[in-house]
This record gives sequence, structure tokens and C-alpha cells, in this order.
Amino acid sequence: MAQDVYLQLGNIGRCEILAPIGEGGMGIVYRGRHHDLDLDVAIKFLRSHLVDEPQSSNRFLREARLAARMSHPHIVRVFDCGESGGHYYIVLELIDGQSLADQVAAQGVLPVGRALQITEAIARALDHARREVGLIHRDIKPSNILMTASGQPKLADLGLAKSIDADAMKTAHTAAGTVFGTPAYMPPEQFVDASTTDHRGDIYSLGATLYHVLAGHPPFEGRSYFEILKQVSDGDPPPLPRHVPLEVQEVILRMMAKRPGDRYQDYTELIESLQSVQRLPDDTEGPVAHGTRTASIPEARTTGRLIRPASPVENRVLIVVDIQNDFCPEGALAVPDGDKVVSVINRISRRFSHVILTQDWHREDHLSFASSHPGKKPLEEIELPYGPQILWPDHCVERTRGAEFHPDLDVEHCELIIRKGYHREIDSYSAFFENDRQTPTGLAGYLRERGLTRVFIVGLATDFCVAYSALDARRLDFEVTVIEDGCRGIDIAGSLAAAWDQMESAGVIRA
Ligand code: VGL
Ligand code: ZN
Repeated sequence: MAQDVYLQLGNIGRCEILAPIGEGGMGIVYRGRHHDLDLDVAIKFLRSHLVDEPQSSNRFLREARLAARMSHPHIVRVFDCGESGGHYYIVLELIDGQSLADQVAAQGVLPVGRALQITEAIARALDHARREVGLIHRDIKPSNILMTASGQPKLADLGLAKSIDADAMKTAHTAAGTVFGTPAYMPPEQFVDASTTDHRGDIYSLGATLYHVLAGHPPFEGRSYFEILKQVSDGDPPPLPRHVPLEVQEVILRMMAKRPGDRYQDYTELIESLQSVQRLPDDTEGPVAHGTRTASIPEARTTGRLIRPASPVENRVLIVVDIQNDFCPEGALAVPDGDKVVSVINRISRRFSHVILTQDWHREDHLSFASSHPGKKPLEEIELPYGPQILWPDHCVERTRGAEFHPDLDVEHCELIIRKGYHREIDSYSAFFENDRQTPTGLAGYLRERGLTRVFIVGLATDFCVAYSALDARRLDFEVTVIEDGCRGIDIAGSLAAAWDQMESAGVIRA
């Protein structure tokens, strides 16, 4: 028996070998006692069949060297490493508890607050490791998080870690195209090529770990590697238990976004988010936005689960925003060259089998009209109960010619018209949420139910209804492309450039 071999050794380095305590991918772990330090330790041996592969033994010792350069309360410490009589070993801090995986298996799912604390602690450990030694772990999962008896999580097993640190690079190489890790927790990009995975891959796996401790099982399961791979690249994890607040589910979905660019981009951002959901549910209501006009569009406060349904054959939809007479030259709220987009949109629409039109549709005494507020002029801003509102000239009054679609707009296969702004008290720029930024129009539900996940937007005006719609669609986890040629803007005090900036940083594709 392989384990007996080590027990029979009795000693290695400065340590006495006491009893086997566990096994990992590359190694077998024993409890031991360090003579000089007068300390109980863990001793990890490189599996005997790997000892003769120089690559494995190098990688094994590299793990020790990387870890030895770090000192963090949530990273397992390394005391020593070496080779003796053909055995490679690492002497580690002994954790007197079980792994998070064992704990969940034995005691069931963790309370949400506890799960978030642990996740935050590991995020801090990863942030530290990344800053100190440029480390990317690449195998974050519940069995690699050890829990001390007093409940402190410690990140373990840097066996697959890579360092992007320049001099570590010379010794530490993962050949391009190499794939490894634990599939159920691995980000899609790591299946393709582990050598190019960056810290956002760890953020994904930490999200999958958080999912596991809240659900009691990994986000993706399958009978084979390829079954899991398929799920990881195309599927959505099954819904989390109902007691997990939606805000927490949203954090997990963002950590586990398929595309690294859609995840938290760094640990600071992630930790902030983890902290803000730990403060739920008492103080989630931020103050209502007040006062001064800003160039930035307020974020939609969504409820509802951000989960995409199964994909139909054609999952693209074109949303044509407000191509109405009042937004074209000679209209009441004319957008410069607004009518120039009509022929462009007619042409583009033929390449879509799903087209939706939106229609600005106001009562004649609508509160977004300056004329409804004595003494106020268009483009002034006022405060309505839901927040700031720019005042406009009367436009798109229901059943008037100004509210009609441009006569040349030719989209005979339009399947839905979404009207917005039809209540006197509230305006709606976005096709998804009214200007209180929380009342849904129903469009997201329509798109989701029909599996239309790739949204393309054209129309008027780029910096208002188009930009609001695009940002909300991104926030709701749709893929969004705004086709510039099919849009024109109003541009009040730099609003057009600001809208593009905001759209691009939200991940809207500018085509
Ligand atoms: C719009 C201002 C007021 C738009 C609608 O379609 O962009 N802008 N109502
Ligand atoms: Zn309007």
C-alpha cells in the first residue's frame, strides 16, 4: 500500500509522519509533527507514480515556493519543502477541520450570510495572491477550501496555480492548449486553453463554489466530461433554492457569466458586491436619485431572476425604437436627420425574423411636457416623485399624426409594438423599464419566454430611448448590439458621447 510506504518512513525532513489524512490530485497528505517548530503540521507527498516525471515534481515544488511567498490569514501556509530518498514533500499548516465540500456533504447547505462571508474571505485571499505573486489558482472548488475548527476558511492546493509574475514564468509554464481543472467548477474558457485563463476564471470558479454551498450541489453536473462541458458552455445552472435572495443570485450569475468580460473584472468590484448583499435585506433601498442633471443614465433596479431560457433556432431580435413623425424633421421633437434611418432600418429588418417596434405614446397633459408645468421651458429639468425628469416639447400625443410611425417605415413582419409613456405621471425612455427605473414594460418577459437572447437595437434617439433600452437590456443579461447607422441622437450638452461611453462600458456592442 502506497500509504504504508510513507508511514514506514517514520520521518521526512524535520518531521515525524503520523497518520494519513487525505488525498488530492497530485498528492497524499499526512498529519505530522515538526520537531524543531514543535508544531503539528500537514505533510503532502507527491504521488509516487508522478515522482519520475520531472514536470510533475517541478510543478509540485513550485506550488510550495509560490505559497511560501505568501502570508495571508485565508491561505494555507507553507513551512518547508524538499526531496528525500526520492520522495517529494511539502510541509504545510495543519488545518484542524474539514473541507467546505465535506462540510456541506455532512451538514447540508450553509446559511446565506455564512456562505457570503466565506466567499468574501477567499476573494480577499485570491486578491492578495494575485497582487503579491501574480497568482491565478485555476482550481477553486469547495474541496480546496479548508475550514478551521473555529470556522475560518483557508485556501488550499495551489497545485494547478500559475504565476504571471515574470521570473516565476521562466520555470512555470503551462503549454498552450493544456486543459485541466475540475470541470464542474471550471469556467468555459479554461476548457479551451488553461494557459490563457486569467483571474476572472478564478472569479467564475468561486461563483460556482458559492453556488454549491447554497444549493448543495455543483452548478453543472453530467455523466461525462463532455456533458459537463456542454452545460458549462451553453447551459444555465438550475435555479437556487427559493430562500436565496435574488440579489445574491444575481451576484452568482455575474461571477459565473460565460464571457470573462461580463464578470466582475477585479476582486475589488467583487468584494464590494459581496459586501452589499451581506447587508440585505434591511438597507438595500438606496436613496432616490436627486437633483442635478448628470450625463449618466441611472441604473435600472431590477427584480426577477436573470436566467435565460433555452435557445430557439433564431434567437436574434431587432428592436426599432420610436421611428415616429415627431422625432423626424418637422416633428415636434425633431432629431437631426431622424428620417435618414428609415431606409436603413427597412433594409436591416429584412435580415431579422423577429422585429419589435416601440412607440412613444403620451397623453396630451403628460408630465414630461414642459407645457404641463407652468413657467417651465423645454429641456429644463424638474423633480418628479420617481426622480429627475427632463421636460420636452409636447410630442407623440396619442392618436395624433406626430405619434404615428414614419410613413416610409416598412417592417411588415413586426410582431409586437411596445407603447411607452402612456400614463400621465410617468415617462418611459427605455423599452424595458419606465423612468422610475423599476416598473417593467413586459418586454424582458416577452423576449425571455420566446428565447430571444440576442438583442439588436436601432432608432431614435440614440442618447435617450435607444441608450436607455440598450443599457437595460444589458443589465437584464441580454447580448446587445446597437447598430449606429440605424440611429440618430438629440445630443443635449454632450449626452450623445456620454451615452455611447456608458453603453460601451456596459458591454453593448457598437456596430
Ligand atoms: C424620446 C425624449 C422624450 C426618445 C422620447 O425617443 O428618445 N426622447 N421621449
Ligand atoms: Zn416622449
